[in-house]
Amino acid sequence: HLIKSEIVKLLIENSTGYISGEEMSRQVGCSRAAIWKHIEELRQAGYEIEARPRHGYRLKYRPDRLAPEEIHPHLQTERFGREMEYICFTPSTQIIAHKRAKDGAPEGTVVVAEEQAEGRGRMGRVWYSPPKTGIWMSLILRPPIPLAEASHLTILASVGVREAIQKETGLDVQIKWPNDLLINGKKVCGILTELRGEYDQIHYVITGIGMNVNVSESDFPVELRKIGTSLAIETGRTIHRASLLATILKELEQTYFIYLQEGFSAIREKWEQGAAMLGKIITARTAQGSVTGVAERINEQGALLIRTSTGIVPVYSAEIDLPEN
Ligand code: BTX
Repeated sequence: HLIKSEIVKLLIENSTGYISGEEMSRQVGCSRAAIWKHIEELRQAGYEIEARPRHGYRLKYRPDRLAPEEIHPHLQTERFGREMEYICFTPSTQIIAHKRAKDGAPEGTVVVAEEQAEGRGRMGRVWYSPPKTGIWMSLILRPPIPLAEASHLTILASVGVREAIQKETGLDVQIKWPNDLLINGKKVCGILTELRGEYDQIHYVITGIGMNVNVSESDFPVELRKIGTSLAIETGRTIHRASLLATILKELEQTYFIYLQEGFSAIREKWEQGAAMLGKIITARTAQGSVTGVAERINEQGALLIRTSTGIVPVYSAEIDLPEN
């Protein structure tokens, strides 16, 4: 798909005028016949490319797909998204990413789908993933950290994704511990961290990210309308998913590199700036019962510290009830 990416990039750069087949074949380094074949395939995929004799090609319409050739022209990363698998329809990108990771896929490999039939949430819950309106992706990581610190990865992913949404849309995004991003109190993105490891060693981590981008209010099933939102609902405009995905990968990579170089405390500070709940009275529902108190901060393990009448309680896994507004 690299040749195709180059062709799309040239078409985008020259979309105010024409670019000749000869010029493209020179820049891409393949024959004119190969260029023509790729142009045909792009047309099949929904691109409108005008061909004018003696002038060349001009891009008239670019579909909003998450295919690698759409993302690559925007990609500014070293590793994240450099290997990418694009699927139209799948039960879950997590399942595919687990297979690829077991087969040795390099760190930074991304699996992305236009639609999921059984998107996974935590604890057997389902993540609603309608066609062509979201970013449903799984990222393979191979962090050199002990198993006990795996929760750092959910936290750093929420910091990176928050940064990306804010940069692309200007919206104010709040992080709800442990794995949700909210806009105006509604869920716009969920993060799922799954891993394989043994003897305190992590083999690999799959970071699943589900983001409602161009989902409209009527697209949401009734039961999600009150709790879910999308970037299009909040901004009132359609968002170009491919460039958003490139920004997400850039911010995630940056956050991940900072984490590996400087450690968790650098990430924790950024997390605290975006946390929806710090200083508020919350209720954490855990497997062992409910804890109510003031959310103070997160500790070195990524656990949420809650100040109760009897002292500070660390919570490692829970559902959080936030106070109204
Ligand atoms: P979670 O268990 O924290 O959240 C799941 C809950 O969120 C559901 O029970 C429902 O109430 C609500 N919900 C479901 N779908 C949506 C939606 N589209 N928008 C807002 N709220 C919703 C969060 O789990 C982690 C989700 C990760 C999803 C990604 S998508 C790519 C990757 N592949 C995969 O199968 N899962 C991950």
